[in-house]
Amino acid sequence: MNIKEYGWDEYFENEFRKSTTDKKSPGLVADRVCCSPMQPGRVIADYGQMLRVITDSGEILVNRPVNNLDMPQIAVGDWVVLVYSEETKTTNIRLVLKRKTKFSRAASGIEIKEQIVAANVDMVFLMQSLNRDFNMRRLERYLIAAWESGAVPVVVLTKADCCDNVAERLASVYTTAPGVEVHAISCITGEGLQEIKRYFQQGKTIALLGSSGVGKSTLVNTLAGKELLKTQKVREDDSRGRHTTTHREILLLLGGGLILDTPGMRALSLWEADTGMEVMFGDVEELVKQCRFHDCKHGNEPGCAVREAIETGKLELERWESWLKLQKELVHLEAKKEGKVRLQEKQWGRQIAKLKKELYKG
Ligand SMILES: Nc1nc2c(ncn2[C@@H]2O[C@H](COP(=O)(O)OP(=O)(O)OP(=O)(O)O)[C@@H](O)[C@H]2O)c(=O)[nH]1
Ligand SMILES: [Mg+2]
Ligand SMILES: [Zn+2]
Repeated sequence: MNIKEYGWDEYFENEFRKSTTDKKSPGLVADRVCCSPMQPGRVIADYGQMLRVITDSGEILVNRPVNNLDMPQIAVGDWVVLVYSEETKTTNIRLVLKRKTKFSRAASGIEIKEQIVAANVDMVFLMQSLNRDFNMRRLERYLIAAWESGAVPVVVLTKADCCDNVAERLASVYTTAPGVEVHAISCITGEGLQEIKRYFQQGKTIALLGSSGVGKSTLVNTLAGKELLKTQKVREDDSRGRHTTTHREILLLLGGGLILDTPGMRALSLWEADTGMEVMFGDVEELVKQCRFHDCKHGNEPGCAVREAIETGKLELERWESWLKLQKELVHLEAKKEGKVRLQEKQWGRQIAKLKKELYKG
């Protein structure tokens, strides 16, 4: 096995060298000195408690380490440092190498926390099917998260064989995402697949993202030329998928290049969006700044640049409404994040007070 095929390059080589010799990681330096074999590996599948990691000497299953200050959340695509323990006779993850890119969303559930969907991917295919799944506002969200991630987004519209207004749909994506490559494909007729294939290059990782049933795993199987992954028919009544794929996994394509299949996402709640919003809505943010009053509500105030732009057709009403909705969501998210930090500080305070009390008692 050669990990270069899996994306190992000079950048990670450097990070590996730095982290295993850095004085700030005395544990690791000690491990190196005292002889524990240390090797880099890439997380290629996530089974929850277990992770599959590829190394120069083959694949191994390792336990997911507990998240703490020294150990960030680990995601598929991460490059990690593995250490073999003579004592327990197991190989464990000791460190996560600094990522090049990270596609995140806010995890579902009550607790406000980040979920890393894919790490170190070079490109993301934002996939929607050209049937009833097609939704421009959803695509906007995916694009924001993609620009935030550092990976290059490409929009892939699937099931072109099921749609008779492909050109119209393509045109609407071009206006929503100027400068982003857009493709309509069909895994049944083969339409558009040649254009997609050219993105796959040795050592480069492409993640497939989108709702359940859009055909992510079907695309993997088609490109691989064999049934590597399970796929399943969408529901007849509403064309929704059945959440067939349950874990994230990277597969090496025969012609070179890596493809990361993911389970269909129900919703994409944004986690961070500064860069993404700037890229997608920079013009709207600029307009807002031009309103005469800094606290303009963009209703009946005189000198409202937003209203003027909508009236003259410079700004689409739908885009404005979309921006408003996203903005509201992001303000709410920030408040929740701040609330969480304050709660953590409070809990820390309580713990310290308790410790002090115990100390003085002794
Ligand atoms: N007509 C048509 N059907 C397709 C195409 N691509 C995929 N499908 C069908 O769509 C259904 C769902 O495909 P999957 O590949 O399982 O979808 P997925 O995105 O991996 O779904 P999850 O794993 O649930 O997220 C299957 O029945 C596929 O055969 C296509 O290009 N045209
Ligand atoms: Mg799937
Ligand atoms: Zn205004």
